[in-house]
Amino acid sequence: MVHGHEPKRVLITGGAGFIGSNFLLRMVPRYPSIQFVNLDKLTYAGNLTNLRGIERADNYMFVRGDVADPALVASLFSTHKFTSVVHFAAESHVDRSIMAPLAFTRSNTLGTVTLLEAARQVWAGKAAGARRFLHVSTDEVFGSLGHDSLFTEETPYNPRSPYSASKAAADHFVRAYAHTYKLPVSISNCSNNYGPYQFPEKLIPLVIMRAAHGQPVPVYGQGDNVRDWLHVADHCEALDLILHMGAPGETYLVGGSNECTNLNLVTTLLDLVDEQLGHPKGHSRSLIQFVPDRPGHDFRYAICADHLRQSLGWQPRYTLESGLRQTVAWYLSHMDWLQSVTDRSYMDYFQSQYGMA
Ligand code: NAD
Ligand code: TDX
Repeated sequence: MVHGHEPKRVLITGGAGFIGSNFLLRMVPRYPSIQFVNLDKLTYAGNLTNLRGIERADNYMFVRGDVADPALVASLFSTHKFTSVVHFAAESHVDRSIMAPLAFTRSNTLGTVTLLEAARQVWAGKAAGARRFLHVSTDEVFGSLGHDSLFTEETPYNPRSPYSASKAAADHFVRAYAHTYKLPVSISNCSNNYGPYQFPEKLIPLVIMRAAHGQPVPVYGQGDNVRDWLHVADHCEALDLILHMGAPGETYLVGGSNECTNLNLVTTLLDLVDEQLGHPKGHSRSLIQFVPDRPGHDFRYAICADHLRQSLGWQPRYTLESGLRQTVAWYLSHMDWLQSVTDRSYMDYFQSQYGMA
């Protein structure tokens, strides 16, 4: 069943990151009568240059700050009278969560509860259809699959990394607020995203950047772990549908049915880089370097998105092939962007993580 929500003033959190900036770049021009306020702490993963295309738009403003700061969040709710929240802000990299988990509990869990609490105070007594809190979560909360079966909305939670545990805790709080205080929430759990503006600690931009420079490409373990990849544009379209038409209290799984082992994905990317840079076929495959596995590495994620497809009519536009081709072309023509986000501290992190320069 389709439910209407008409957003008027929307708080976007984490809008300077990968998915948040792709979302704003699409939504700000699409909905000129909606006011968007982007609250972002600008961690290493946040980058305002992603938003150049909309930074001067009349219906967009940026606020630098922490979602876990209750005074700031309360004052933004009071000033802007938000009708809607789309909550992206999070520490998002699994490897960093293994090295330093506390930042993840603060931003991902406490930050989410801080936003929920502000919404509860200000939205009390308002009709459910007039307000919406869309919490952007991940399929990693469900844990790891074997070779068969798919995650569905009914899959029990089984988070296994500090990152996924912090996101699972946040999801539980969102549902607790829906149940206890009747807060009108929606939750989306999406599979691995890829596309423009992804910080190059994540597998796909990392491989493209390093291959373009002829540097070794780290593959964890034997590269046989499986991820279900979705182009970020298709994720953003799903979020737009869920925000406007999702049922209050409902969860939607988002995924493109594009399963691939890491080794196959890396090989495809290296071949695309070679093709687009005019190198001989297979030239970059020798860059693959198998490195020790991620501790507790989840074996397989895979999504059944039937509920989203059937109830809201969502369909991804990209195949994995067309999406990877577009993404490789984007990064190869935005090497200056990659350069600008990978500062010295990132290179030190990379060195300590993989022992590679
Ligand atoms: P990202 O790391 O690229 O961006 C996160 C953004 O949040 C950054 O701009 C950062 O500055 C900001 N931020 C971090 N902590 C903050 C805080 N305490 N207060 C305010 N801002 C803060 O992440 P992403 O890949 O764009 O992911 C966005 C959301 O989508 C996350 O909630 C993530 O869990 C979820 N998600 C990501 C994927 C994926 O494949 N990337 C898949 C499913 C779900
Ligand atoms: O150098 C690498 N080598 C490698 O083999 C890196 C960075 C990763 N990997 C492997 C680990 C994973 O199996 O590739 C796969 C993808 O790794 P990431 O890009 O780090 O993504 P993942 O750990 O799967 O989590 C991502 O998807 C779900 C996002 O980072 C999360 O924010 C999102 O919730």
